[in-house]
Amino acid sequence: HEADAYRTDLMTITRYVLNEQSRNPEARGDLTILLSHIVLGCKFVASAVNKAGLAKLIGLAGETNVQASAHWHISAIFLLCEIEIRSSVEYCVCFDPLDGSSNIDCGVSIGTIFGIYMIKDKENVTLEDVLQPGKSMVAAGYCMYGSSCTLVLSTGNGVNGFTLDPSLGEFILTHPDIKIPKKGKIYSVNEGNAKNWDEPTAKFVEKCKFPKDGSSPKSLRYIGSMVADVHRTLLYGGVFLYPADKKSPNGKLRYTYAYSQHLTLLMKLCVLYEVFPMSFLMEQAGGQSFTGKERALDLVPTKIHERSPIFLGSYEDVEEIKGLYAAQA
Ligand code: AFP
Repeated sequence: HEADAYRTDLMTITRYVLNEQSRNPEARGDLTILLSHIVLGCKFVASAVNKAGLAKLIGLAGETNVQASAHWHISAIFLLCEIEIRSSVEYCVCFDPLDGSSNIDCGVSIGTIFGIYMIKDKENVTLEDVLQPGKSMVAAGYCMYGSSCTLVLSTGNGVNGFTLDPSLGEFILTHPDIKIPKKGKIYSVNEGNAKNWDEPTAKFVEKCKFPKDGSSPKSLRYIGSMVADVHRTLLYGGVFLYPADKKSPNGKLRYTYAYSQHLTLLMKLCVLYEVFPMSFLMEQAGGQSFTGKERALDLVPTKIHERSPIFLGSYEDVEEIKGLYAAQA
């Protein structure tokens, strides 16, 4: 409809974040500034990713290493934002600038993931500030660069999804108050690792394919880009799993990672990060996230580069996985 093209009551992400800020009378706006810079960083990456295929096609020298360039872009934005709020720095950000990058050459969805913590002692920022359990996060989100560019955000008050309107250059609220279905019809796992799975994981996947309770088998969907696999799980329901296996007892996915080198001094940035932000979003949307042993957000990282098995998604599906692990213990 023509009228829709000229709607003026759009909820932009900027307006949404400002509204959230006004709910807290003590908020000084630092988180708002930080989030708006993350949003800008994501727009930079979206535009770099859009050019990736083209750069390769026409063979632009130096333009093909999109991961490096996107990483640089988002790092630069974080740096800017760090400078801007240095006098009142309250937060540290952990992010994976371009997750699923092995998918980039074939044009499959990839994403940026971020999680935000409050700094304990503003005068003395240390590595400890990011070695906090996931449940201490104050906000988390991801941006998916796919057929559309979607940013999903939670500041601890539910989950909202925003889609980039390229003509406005603004993220518009398109998925308000996302709630994951209680149970889903999809499971998502790299089945190529099946020979090394532990028994509860193998049993769960077997049940997905050959349910004994008369229900229909679940469908398998696996993209290999966590942001895309988690995004689908959040909207359609089901489970995403990256379990432990004999080869990698801690799974593959990281929940904390090293500081980016050139930012170490200015700090507040911990790069690359998958498990915590996604677990935070899942819980905020009414789902669950489990490691095979405990609630994922209860994990306390002891070092950088830490990994964890992960089972996240619809409440009842994860409950079933928890039951299988409890039975084995
Ligand atoms: P890359 O960034 O190296 O492509 O890794 C992506 C990722 O960390 C995550 O996004 C996927 O869910 C997972 O790896 C896929 O791993 P497998 O290729 O082992 O299935």
